[in-house]
Amino acid sequence: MQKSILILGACGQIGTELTLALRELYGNEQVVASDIREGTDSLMNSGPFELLDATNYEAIEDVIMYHEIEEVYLMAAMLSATAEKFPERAWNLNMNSLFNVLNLAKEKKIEKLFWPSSIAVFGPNTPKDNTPQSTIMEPSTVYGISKQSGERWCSYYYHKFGVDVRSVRYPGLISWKTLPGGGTTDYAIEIYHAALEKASYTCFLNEDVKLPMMFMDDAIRATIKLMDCNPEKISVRSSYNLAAMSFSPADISASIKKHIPNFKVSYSPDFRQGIAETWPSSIDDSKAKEDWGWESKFNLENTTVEMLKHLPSQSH
Ligand code: VAH
Repeated sequence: MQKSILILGACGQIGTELTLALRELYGNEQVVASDIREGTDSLMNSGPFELLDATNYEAIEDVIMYHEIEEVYLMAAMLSATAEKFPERAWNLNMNSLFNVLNLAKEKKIEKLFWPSSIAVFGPNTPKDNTPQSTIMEPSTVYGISKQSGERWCSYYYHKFGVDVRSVRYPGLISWKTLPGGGTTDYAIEIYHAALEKASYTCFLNEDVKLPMMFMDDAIRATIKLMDCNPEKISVRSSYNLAAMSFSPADISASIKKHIPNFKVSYSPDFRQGIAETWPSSIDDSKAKEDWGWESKFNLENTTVEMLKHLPSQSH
């Protein structure tokens, strides 16, 4: 029987690309996209769509029964910068949506579940370089606290109820198909748009803050690889560290200047600098490599080539 998949939060930065990749892999009609608002034309025109609020248990249950869904990817969340402005709304969305899908899986209405964590689970006293899979985690942001709690609940539902929930700690993700959604790492996408539009960018982080990053193609491939792997290989049921590259705003600016020599960048850090400083500089993802053969393909150079090739460029 063909797999049938539901994506919650399908119109977000990751959700959009994940939906398109899964439709490519399993067939358009097998992948139901859903969100609280409609998405890009390519998403809306390539397969079934449902307006759906991930905090509404009954509404999710109705869609799962109607479309005979077997697997759910919960991509709806409020990211780090926005969550600092609306803590209660962020907690409600990030946690109640997770409880809804964990409980549907516990009731055997979902066979397999993906839930994204983030390097935001780590905090100011976590070892910053090559951060281990298991280490001190005292996140100091609303978003990080919700991701740390979410990981604990995923592990609990797996061990207590046998729920097959799988998760990765995404670094900052860089994509050209969709705009970023209120994260601290959004600068790494905005900078490419600005370089092409006006050959200049004012960065909201300091030039030297190094953060773990990943090109979206790698993140989508890792997600699908983890969801496809034999469950016996999965030794981590909280969330896997995942890595590809680490760079600072100065590094990405230098990479862009190789292609746009007159590109000018200035730095004007805001509250997001305070968030970025609590996160690791680089991540040890050896567990994902050992357990399910993870291997990244994109570094900063080929990410810059991809971004500048695909983003609309204005003559400047
Ligand atoms: C954010 N893009 O900035 C997300 C991500 C590691 C960062 O979780 O909030």
